[in-house]
Amino acid sequence: MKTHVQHPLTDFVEYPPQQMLARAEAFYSDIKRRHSIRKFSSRDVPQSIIETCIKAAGTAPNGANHQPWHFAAISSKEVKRQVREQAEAHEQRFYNGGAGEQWLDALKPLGTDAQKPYLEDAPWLIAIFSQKKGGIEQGQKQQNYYIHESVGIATGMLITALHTAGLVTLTHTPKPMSFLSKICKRPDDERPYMLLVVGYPAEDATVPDHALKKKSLEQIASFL
Ligand code: IYR
Repeated sequence: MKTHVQHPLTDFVEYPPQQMLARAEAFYSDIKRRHSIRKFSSRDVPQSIIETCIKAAGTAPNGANHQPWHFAAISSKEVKRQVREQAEAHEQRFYNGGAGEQWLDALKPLGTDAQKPYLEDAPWLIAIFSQKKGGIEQGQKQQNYYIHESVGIATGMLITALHTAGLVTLTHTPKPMSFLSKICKRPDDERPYMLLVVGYPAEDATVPDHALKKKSLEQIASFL
């Protein structure tokens, strides 16, 4: 059997350069409004929106197209309560010295602490898992490749999709995160990658001044 069947590219859309620039500028001014939010409203968000954003994330480029990710979308109040309880216990140790002085100093401008009420307030938590083994077909146990890169890109696309849909997010990485595997009933060959908090901002949500300082193009890019 031929294993390298190719299809003509039929869905590429070309824009004139001027329109390309206008589109790039429009995207930039929209994505500039993405902020990590730590105060969430408890307003519900329909599951269909979350599903569509996860489908968008699932189109991310990845190693050998094994798509080495799993998204556990949590809206159950009881499961969110368990996540908060465990995350806060770990964060307590982290902020009480576990992180080390240097790390805690770096976090000071963000004003974060061990209290994570948003883990219960927000309508959705999305626990993202990376898969060491898998393959393109369900149930395969082949080696996966570029796992961190793949899951990182998919996570970025998920954040972008959720922002574009009109929601706010927080990337949360309690340390260690292994409790998420248990709560989400994920298998041993998957690792928790990140917890995304998703919903509407609370009316008194804020953005730390520190987070608004973005490096200039000159600082982040070179053109050769
Ligand atoms: N996970 C902790 C600490 C934390 C770490 C980094 I690096 C941040 O950019 C923000 C927070 C917490 O969520 O509080």
